[in-house]
Amino acid sequence: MKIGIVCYPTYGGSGVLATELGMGLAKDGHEVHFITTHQPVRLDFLNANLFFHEVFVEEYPLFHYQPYELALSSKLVEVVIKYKLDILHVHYAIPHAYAAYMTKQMLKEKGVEIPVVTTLHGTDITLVGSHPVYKTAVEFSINNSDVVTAVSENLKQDTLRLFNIENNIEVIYNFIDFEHVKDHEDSDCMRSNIAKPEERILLHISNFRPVKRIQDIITIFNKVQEKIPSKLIMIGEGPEKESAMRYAKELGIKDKIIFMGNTTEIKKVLCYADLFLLPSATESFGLAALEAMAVKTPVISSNTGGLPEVNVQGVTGFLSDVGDCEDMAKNAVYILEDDQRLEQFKQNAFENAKRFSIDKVLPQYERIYEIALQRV
Ligand code: GMT
Repeated sequence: MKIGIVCYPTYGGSGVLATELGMGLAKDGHEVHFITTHQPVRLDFLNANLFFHEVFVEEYPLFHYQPYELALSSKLVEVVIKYKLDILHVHYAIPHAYAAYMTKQMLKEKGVEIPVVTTLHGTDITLVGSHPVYKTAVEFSINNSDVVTAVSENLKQDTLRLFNIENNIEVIYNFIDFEHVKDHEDSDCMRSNIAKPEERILLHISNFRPVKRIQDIITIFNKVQEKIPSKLIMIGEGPEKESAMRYAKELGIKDKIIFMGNTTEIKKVLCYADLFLLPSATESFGLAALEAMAVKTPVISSNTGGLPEVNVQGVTGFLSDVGDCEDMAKNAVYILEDDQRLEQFKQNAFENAKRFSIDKVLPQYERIYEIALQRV
């Protein structure tokens, strides 16, 4: 098939998943075209099956907000026609599902029919999409997609609760390409640069938005480091980073926390980690937690959203109520204080991650594409 993929090309989970999917489909012999504002950060190779088309959003002083949807849908029309694409798969409803709908209408006028698959990722529904300023358009674009998927059962239920949905929503879980993580143990893991041999390493990766409850991470780590010699690595950039740094300083633990910023070298960092922290206020899936599990890192998370579908209580880690830092710290210490127990949790995390292997998930998307093709 010739598949067009639209996503935010950033470090966010939806962009990462879309990129991994595109690369997997290309490996499987499909022709995949990324139509995005920049080359997606995880798109580290282009091959005969893999293309990137830049959406250029012209800056014009009259516009307070640049019309991204218009630039995107114009580019989509151009690429669909030029490369004779069979299907468009858009990730993150806002505004991608809306732009795809407009693309479809414009193409119809030119005698071209193309089905649209929309994958809902989380904040496009829970935090942003259901806001009254967007809700009508988001609901319309979900109902007018040929196939809609959600990355967890919980996100599906949230979507049905928050919108008036006439379409069926298929749950297709996020996945891991173990080919991309298998060499993490051999990567030049310079753990000794980060921590002493007797120290445990805790890790958090996110976009540092309020929904990630960054302050909770510092609070949990503060309690853990009182009991167990440890370091905390914080990866990512975002609005809560400065206040987290200030809070760490106030607590007198700033020397034990390393803020690394954004990095494409996640594999190298994951090789250090003993425990992943994800105490989010809401999380449709928690792809970062799955990526941690895939390299044998247990997870301490909140029990919100789709996290219980990924993190298994007492097996791959522990889940606590949102904001219950006391419980999260207690569970973290329980995992970290005993070498054998830590090893068992690491192994469990790895085994559980296999449930979400790309080999299981890719065929589900291929099946969805076949269904979508029959709907035009
Ligand atoms: O977590 C974020 O804020 C980024 C966001 C995104 O759209 O990139 O992540 C969402 O999609 C990921 C991939 O499907 C999920 O793993 C995340 O759980 C989800 N984030 C939230 O629901 C808060």
